[in-house]
Amino acid sequence: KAPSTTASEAINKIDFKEAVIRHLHCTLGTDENKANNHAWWKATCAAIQENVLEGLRKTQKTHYLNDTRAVHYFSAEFLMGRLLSNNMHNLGLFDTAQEALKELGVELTDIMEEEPDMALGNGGLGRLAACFIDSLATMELPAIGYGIHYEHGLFRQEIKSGAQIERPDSWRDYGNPWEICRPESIQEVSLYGYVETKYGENGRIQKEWHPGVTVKGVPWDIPVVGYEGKTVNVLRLWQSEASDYFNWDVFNAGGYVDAQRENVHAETISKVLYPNDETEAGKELRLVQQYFFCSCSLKDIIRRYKRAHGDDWSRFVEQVVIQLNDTHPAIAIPELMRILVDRAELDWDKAWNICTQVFAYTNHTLLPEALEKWPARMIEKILPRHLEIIYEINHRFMALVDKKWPGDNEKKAKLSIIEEGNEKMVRMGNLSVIGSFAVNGVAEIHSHLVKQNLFPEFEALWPGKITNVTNGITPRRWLKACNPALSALIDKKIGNDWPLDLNKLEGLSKHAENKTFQKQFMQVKHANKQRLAKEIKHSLDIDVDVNAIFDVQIKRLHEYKRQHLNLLHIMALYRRILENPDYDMHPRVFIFGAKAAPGYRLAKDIIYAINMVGNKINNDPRVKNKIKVVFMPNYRVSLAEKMIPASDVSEQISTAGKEASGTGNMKLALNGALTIGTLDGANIEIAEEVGDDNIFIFGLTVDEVDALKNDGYNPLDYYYRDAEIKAILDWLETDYFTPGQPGALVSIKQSLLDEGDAYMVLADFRAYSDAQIKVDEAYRDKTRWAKMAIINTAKMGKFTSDRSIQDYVDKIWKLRACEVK
Ligand code: 26M
Repeated sequence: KAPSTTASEAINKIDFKEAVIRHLHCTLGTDENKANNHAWWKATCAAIQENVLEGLRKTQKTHYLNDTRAVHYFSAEFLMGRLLSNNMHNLGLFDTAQEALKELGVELTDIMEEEPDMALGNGGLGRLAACFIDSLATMELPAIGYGIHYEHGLFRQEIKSGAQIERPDSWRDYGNPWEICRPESIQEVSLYGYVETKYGENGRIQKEWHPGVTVKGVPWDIPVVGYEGKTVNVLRLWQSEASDYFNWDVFNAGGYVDAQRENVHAETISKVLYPNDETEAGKELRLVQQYFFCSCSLKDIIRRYKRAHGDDWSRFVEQVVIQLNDTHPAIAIPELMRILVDRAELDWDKAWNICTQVFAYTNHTLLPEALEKWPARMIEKILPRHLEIIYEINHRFMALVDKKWPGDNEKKAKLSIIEEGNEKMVRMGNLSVIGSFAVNGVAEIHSHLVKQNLFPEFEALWPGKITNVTNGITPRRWLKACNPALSALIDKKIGNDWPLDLNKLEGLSKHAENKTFQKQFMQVKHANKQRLAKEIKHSLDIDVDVNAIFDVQIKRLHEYKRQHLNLLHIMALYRRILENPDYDMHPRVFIFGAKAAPGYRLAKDIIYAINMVGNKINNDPRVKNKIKVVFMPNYRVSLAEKMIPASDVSEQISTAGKEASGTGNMKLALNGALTIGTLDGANIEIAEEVGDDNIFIFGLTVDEVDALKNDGYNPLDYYYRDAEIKAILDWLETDYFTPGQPGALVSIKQSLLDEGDAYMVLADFRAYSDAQIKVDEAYRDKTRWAKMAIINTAKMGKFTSDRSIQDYVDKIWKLRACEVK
């Protein structure tokens, strides 16, 4: 009989066991007999980290010796999730570790559950940043992620009596085994104060900012391991601390204790992640956070550049490209100008030339309420010199606009960084376009709309500057690590190099009609569903039928994403069953995961409604278990990794034109779920890849949405003309789902009827319901469904984040890979 492991693996296993035990003893001060799962987890991380750090040292040395050009990914959010499983897979040590631990009597999958998620992000934008740095390391590209070391990540969600409660997330309470503090690279950041105008000896006007406060930025490095472990890049996150020495200029000059000093305590800056996905709250501390991490990061970049090139700025743009993840880091543009003009004493044009060759900007949204604007007065108070610089940038830009469109004040008003009005506002989107050499949207349709609707005047002024880079996801985390059974099946069928070349999955297509393969594929799905069913039973005490369709909608809660369209359809099915006990449908489990921004009333009402309607349906014997509704609390990366492999149906039902791309759509399709979706964001490109027969597309298109809006959309038309819609909405007004509390769910009805149904839920309802009937029919045909599911997995090659990164490299970054030996 052949040995189960090769000689080198056996040695690795022994070494690994030895390392884990050593860390139990020497790092954690415990031993094999006393250690609990948490201690085993930490010791395992420490053993893995030894390998990670060796790769990090080699990578940093190689990049330094080759003086490489690098991309600097500036993002207020990095939604990393857990790192142990990912690092083990990328180092090729997963099986070794699993076997080693087994021999020590420890189950790896159990101890992996000890790791808290690094939830330093809200949703799609933050997770995209995490996928991108995985791809950058995998593709051996010199890159560094820059962000904020939040003490508290996105809130933990609890559900009490159906309603969302927010609890603080404390991911570092028991220490983080991956991060390394780098006190040698601390930076100082200034805030508040005033600007003094001086006249230099040559008559040149000099501006000197006398800050009111300085704070320290302490960098924490998280190693980012590429697949196969060659390149290890870093994610550098800044933590704020009180400065050792204070800038007392304001005090001395004014003779009074400036009120602002009380406003922001240094340690508060990196305390907590703002949970406002897709809305701009305009809070002062948020702007301070943005400036804090941008200033630290720029100074860090410049320090590194100067180490190699001294005071010669001429090669800066060859070495440095900075990608702005939305406008959250846009303040980096005037900050770099300040450093170049005020500190390095470059003249304005030279400085501006550098700036506009260094920055590139990614737009992630068209929603007007999500476009960042800051009151000029607020910027003036926190960053007085930066406001002057913004005005100067704008002044010169307006002169350029006047050259192109002489005397056209309407154009100027639209293009200006400053929005005039009751309160002057600084438009961060306009600043970002003007200060960058490239702008991109995140899916074809989205980029098209960025050009056509959001920035048409910029498109006319600078044709070609706005481009598209369709989003992607890392297949290492979102298939290999989260779905080991499917990965093993795929390996067996087409070989194991697909994680590096996802187009290889196309090789599965030719087996899509093979009965044996179909059976194996669906057996994996079934086993994943069993695991999720257990989790549902464990956390919510709801019994779900594993033979039912697992229909999943997982994403932040927002009206434009239309979780309430899904809910209205569930109510329609329920009503049909009550009216006709023989109503013919395949049993279905509707599974939701969603956090609502704490201040978003209607979003919280929708969560409450899902839970109350679900509770009623789940406990109504007349339903005979044909429908179950499950709201999984505290949706997060690690929960997504359990839900996605177990999904049959992927709900991607945003109003056309509102979802910039979506990335959950890609993760679910990759794991063999079929999409029911609108022609929005990347759904369109998914449909192109899988073909119309393998996706359920419904609803208004972008053009039809616009046309209906222009004709004067009236939701009441749908309410009165569709008896089912009327019955469901009226049902929400009763106390049927909320006994003793009539009207508890009425805000949903109001938003749809009285407040105009801005996201056209009623207009799309019937088309959605019809599409769901098609889903039901398709699922009943086992062979057809298996074939469709396989084709979905097979056709997802385009959506690897490696392809997205290659697009950025080719179109924007002009980077070269650097091999690390
Ligand atoms: C704003 C103000 C204050 C605090 C936080 C915010 C804020 C944070 C995150 C606003 C928006 C944020 O993220 C937006 C986002 O996640 N957009 C999504 O980006 C994905 C990646 O490109 C796309 O796939 C999604 O379609 C898009 O909604």
